[in-house]
Amino acid sequence: MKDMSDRDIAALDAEARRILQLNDKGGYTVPTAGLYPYQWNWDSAFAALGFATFDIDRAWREIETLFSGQWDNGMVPHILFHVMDEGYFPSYDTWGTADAVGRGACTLPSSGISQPPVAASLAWEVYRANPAAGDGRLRALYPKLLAYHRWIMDARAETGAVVITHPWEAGRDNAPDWDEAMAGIDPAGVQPYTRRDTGHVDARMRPTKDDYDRYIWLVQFGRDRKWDDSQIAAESPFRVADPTMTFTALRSTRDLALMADLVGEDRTEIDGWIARLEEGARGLWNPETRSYDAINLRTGNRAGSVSNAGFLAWWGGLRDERALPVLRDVLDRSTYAVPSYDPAGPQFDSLRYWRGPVWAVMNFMVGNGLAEAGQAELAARVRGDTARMIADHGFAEYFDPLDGTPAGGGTFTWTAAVWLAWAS
Ligand code: 9WN
Repeated sequence: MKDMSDRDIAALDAEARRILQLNDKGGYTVPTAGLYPYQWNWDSAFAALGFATFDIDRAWREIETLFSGQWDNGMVPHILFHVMDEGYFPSYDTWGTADAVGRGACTLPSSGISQPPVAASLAWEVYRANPAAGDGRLRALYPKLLAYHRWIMDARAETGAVVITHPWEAGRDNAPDWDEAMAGIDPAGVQPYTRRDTGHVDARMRPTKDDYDRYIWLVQFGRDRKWDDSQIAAESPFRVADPTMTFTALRSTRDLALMADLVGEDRTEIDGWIARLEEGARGLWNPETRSYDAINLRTGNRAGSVSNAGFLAWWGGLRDERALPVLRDVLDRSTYAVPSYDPAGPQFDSLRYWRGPVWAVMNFMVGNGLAEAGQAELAARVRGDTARMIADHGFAEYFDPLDGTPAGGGTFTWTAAVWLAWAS
């Protein structure tokens, strides 16, 4: 990075490696100790990307452990509860997935929803980091990735765009994108519960109690239906087509097609998914905000929110320059690219989680997507800001886009991984 000495970079590299090792629980990595004591789906894929820079075997093990929690129906859960821990809520018991209809023979305790499917794309990166070491492991993983994507298309892509059944599924828990859908839930009947997150970090940086009541209400809703995807699709008040899920699924499906070529499998089914997802992704374009945003399938309303997820369009492979002016405006309003929500928007809150702060993993995808779309200057800006933010403010979970205040958990796995694999 410009303006940093080799010594500074080497020290940050060493610290990033230390963080990955610190959070390594032996085959899987926790996002950060205390706040998140389990294996999370997309965090884990990013952990693999980080490990691939210094320990390729450990990188593959991370992805393999994640897929050891795959349900028989193909779903890869968002949390795998390897070792129970009182420090996180909701617990495995609250999820009640032991008798979920899609689980089948899988015995690893897990949640009942998934997360943005970045696994295929990041496994592809891990493979490309060392093809000789990865060939056999990629071949073994391929059918599992295929089953995961078949499940996404069957259970979540009825409009072409990929929907979420819970805000946690998008990985952007309290984003303004689902404010309307969340307001449509009456959380009456939610069982009493105790939050743990606010015992670890400042409550101003976390979702509100109103959000949590609805998060838990939705967990109860799924549990009462034994996590049956068709019943949930038919009956839940919350069903939102989401740019994070859609663009990451589109990108991963393209990477899956490259894998099919490599392993010598027919890719006709995958090509069909790409066409459907592309059409769905284009449907997320909002001509009023001139960016991509979420659609509440229960009302047909668009969120009208300018977010970092909308700027994943290029990562998804859409060749579309229409959103560039809005991206430039958003970057001009921030000290650090890319805020999770436009600082000029009415819901902006610089520290509250997905309503403003910058997340290194989103920057990785936005920046790489821009570079691939030929937007070298913008790509360099996103990458340079990410490096500066980490160098000046540490390996936090997320950051205030205006002054860089580190927020949420510290010594964070995916921030360290993005530093090692891209930003440094
Ligand atoms: C719920 C682990 C996860 C990330 C998500 C982030 C946050 C969990 C929580 O932490 O969500 O899944 O309890 O707040 O929003 O993107 O995967 O780092």
